[in-house]
Amino acid sequence: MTSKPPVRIGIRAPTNPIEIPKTRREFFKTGATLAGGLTLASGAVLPALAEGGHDHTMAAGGHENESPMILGSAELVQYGSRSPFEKSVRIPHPAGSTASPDTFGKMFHIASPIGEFHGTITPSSLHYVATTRQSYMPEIDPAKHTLTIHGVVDRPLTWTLADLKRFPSVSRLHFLECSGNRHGPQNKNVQESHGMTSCAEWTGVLLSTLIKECGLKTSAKWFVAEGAEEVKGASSMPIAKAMDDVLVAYGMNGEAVRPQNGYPLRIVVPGFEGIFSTKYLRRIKIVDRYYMNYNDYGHLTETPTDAALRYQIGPKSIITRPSGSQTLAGPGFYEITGLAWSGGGAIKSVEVSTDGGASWKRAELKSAPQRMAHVRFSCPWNWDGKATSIMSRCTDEVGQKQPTLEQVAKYWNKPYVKGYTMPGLNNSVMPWTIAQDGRITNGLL
Ligand SMILES: Nc1nc2c(c(=O)[nH]1)N[C@H]1C(S)=C(S)[C@@H](COP(=O)(O)O)O[C@H]1N2
Ligand SMILES: [Mo]
Repeated sequence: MTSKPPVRIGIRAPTNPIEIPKTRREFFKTGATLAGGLTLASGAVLPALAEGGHDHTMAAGGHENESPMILGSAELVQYGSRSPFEKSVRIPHPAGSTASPDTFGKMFHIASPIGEFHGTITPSSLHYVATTRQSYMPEIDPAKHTLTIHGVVDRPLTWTLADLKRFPSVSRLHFLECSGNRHGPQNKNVQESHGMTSCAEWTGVLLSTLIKECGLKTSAKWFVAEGAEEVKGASSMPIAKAMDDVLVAYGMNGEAVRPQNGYPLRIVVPGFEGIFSTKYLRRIKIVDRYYMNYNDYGHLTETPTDAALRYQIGPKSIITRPSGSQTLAGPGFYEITGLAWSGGGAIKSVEVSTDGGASWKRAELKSAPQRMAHVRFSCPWNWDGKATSIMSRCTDEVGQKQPTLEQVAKYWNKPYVKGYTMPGLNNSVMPWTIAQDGRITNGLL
């Protein structure tokens, strides 16, 4: 058809190859010492995790297959996409609600496949989404979009997006978590139980920088962030938070904020319940009293005490692997891994129990914990093949400890019943039950 040779993407041998073992089995045959001091005996079998019955066993047989070549299309060259072999997807939340975007009903919440990620950053295309606008979202032309800060300030000001990008910028890793992220006995896997949280690198201007341009009047006590839609896009927050670490973000994981996450502008309110991080941000009103908005009304339908406590998210951790719906292939070595985060600051430590909470071991944090960001933890584990349950708990830099379900039940003044789903954002310890045949199920059952 064409005289030009097709562009092919292939894998080349490195010019200066280093000695790498061909298979993991070979690696373990060397009796390598693992982090945590665990040494695998020569010829130790490395069992594999299987998801939903599929066999994901590593290629221990070592077939050196010649892979077929794929043609790099113009689309793949211009804007990459993942391998067609990668299947992780977001799902409706809560699980079991209608799957088609056209029939989601009033709520449109989608949960992130957090059991399948590596590291700490959630890919933008798999970030959780929360809105009350069904599958609709405003389509905003960034060239026409402006942000206005007004209210009890010396000078109300309006900026275009281009103006905002001229201010000194900051890039920070922050998690968002929806109050709908409450695990219960009905959840089959970690996506259903903990998928309403994600962590991205957000880039933008500190709100304090913009407010200083306007000049804050001393009567300023609260601020209201307003999005370009009539529901969920407005919340009252203390002015002290605005002057501390709130971000007016146009960047997400190195590119523009995705449409479902607030394109072209949103605020990110680190550590506060997700609802405060207004998407499609167009106005911020500085006010001298608490303003009742759609969001605040939702919070105050419970007691004012409860509502106030829901601003800052408590410390929470969850084992993402091995976790519900997976199957351990047999006794032997596994790396237990998961995520921990807190609205109170950076995570200080994570502990893991592999004996149903009887004893706890300090987990390794895989990167320097950032304030109000997910951090990945891990723990080496040699499963003896006996039925057990595994769980994690964390402590943040201000000393807050992740509570047990019993403690959360006590807080809500509910009699503790195993498996009871707590109201509000439940940050309690979540156990996974491991049966003798390796099947993993919800430990709250
Ligand atoms: N404008 C607007 N902002 C919004 C919402 C919304 O529906 N509209 N949902 C809120 C809720 S409930 C949450 S949990 C977070 C979710 O952010 P995300 O969809 O980017 O994950 O955005 C908040 N900001
Ligand atoms: Mo939310």
